[in-house]
Amino acid sequence: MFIDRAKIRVKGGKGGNGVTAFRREKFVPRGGPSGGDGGRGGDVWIVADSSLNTLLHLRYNPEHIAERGRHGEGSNCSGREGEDLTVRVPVGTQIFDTNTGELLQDLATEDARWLAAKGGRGGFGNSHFATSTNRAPRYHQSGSEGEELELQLELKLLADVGLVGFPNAGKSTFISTVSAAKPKIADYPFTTLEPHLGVVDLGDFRTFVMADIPGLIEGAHEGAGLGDRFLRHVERTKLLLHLVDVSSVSGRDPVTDYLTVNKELRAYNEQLANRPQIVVATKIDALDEPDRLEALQRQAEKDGLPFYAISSATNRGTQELIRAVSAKLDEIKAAEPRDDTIQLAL
Ligand SMILES: Nc1nc2c(ncn2[C@@H]2O[C@H](COP(=O)(O)OP(=O)(O)OP(=O)(O)O)[C@@H](O)[C@H]2O)c(=O)[nH]1
Ligand SMILES: [Mg+2]
Repeated sequence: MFIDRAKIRVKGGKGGNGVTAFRREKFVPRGGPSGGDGGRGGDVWIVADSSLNTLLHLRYNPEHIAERGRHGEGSNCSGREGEDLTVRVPVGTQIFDTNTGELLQDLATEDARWLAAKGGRGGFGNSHFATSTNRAPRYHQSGSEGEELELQLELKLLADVGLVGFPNAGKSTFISTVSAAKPKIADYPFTTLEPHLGVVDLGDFRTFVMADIPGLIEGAHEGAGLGDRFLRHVERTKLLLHLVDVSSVSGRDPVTDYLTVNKELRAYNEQLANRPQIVVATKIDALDEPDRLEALQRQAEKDGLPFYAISSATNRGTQELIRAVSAKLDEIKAAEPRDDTIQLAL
């Protein structure tokens, strides 16, 4: 099961208490204070792990408390520190404060780590408090509590390209022909119930990542069909491929489908609707009335968008499309400010 939201509670380990103790040695009549300090409590870290792709494991395991520090002991022995605790999440997980809704961290790269809750300080033992006027203090300090936070985790997959379109438009079939992803494909709407990523290999060690998400229908922004919540997984893409079934058997009007999906994108997020988009007519092997394709092409031209026509069944046009996607990605990346310039600007 794919789960892209989870609420967790993290708490640093409590610090160990200091202790009050005195040296007792033969022939030393008044041994001084010797109470050791308590150990620091463990920290809770959240770490991005590329082998995970869902937050499901945290749904059933929402409490994460690091180990407490041990108490100090006599003979000036400090207590052992508590072990740190690591919570693993998929790459692309964003961490929000549940109470304020503030974005605290975005774990967008592999192995990115974030200190979620610090462990408590260990308390001082009595030897710590000895002074020239009080050589035998009879007090020590307790360890402090670890930090505690309620966090909302939200996974937003990271992909270069997002596939959008009506259910049955052929999104999953397309990703399965151009990548190793093998999502379920079937001749009924809402076959895809969760997002999938596929890596498209262009040769020369060049790849890009494509995301296949469930289809959208009219009213998705109000919850129709599977709703529009999966659109968050294409929010971070650079380019959208808008797949439209133009085949004669679909019984749908391609231009209407195209306009409906764009309307839903806009209702979800204006920025996403303005993302670079390529319009792709699908299933052209099953097209008997060319005017269905031409009408869509005219609409794309009117909107100033590039237009391609493919058949995943016969592979017609798919390689041309992939090359166009790759060129468009290069163009978009070249136009982006480079990371170091961003840093200078800050
Ligand atoms: N003739 C033909 N049929 C296709 C082509 N591509 C997909 N199909 C068929 O169209 C149907 C839907 O394909 P999917 O890839 O599951 O469509 P989808 O867009 O992922 O659908 P949802 O997951 O429901 O949103 C399946 O029966 C496919 O076999 C194509 O190029 N030609
Ligand atoms: Mg699908």
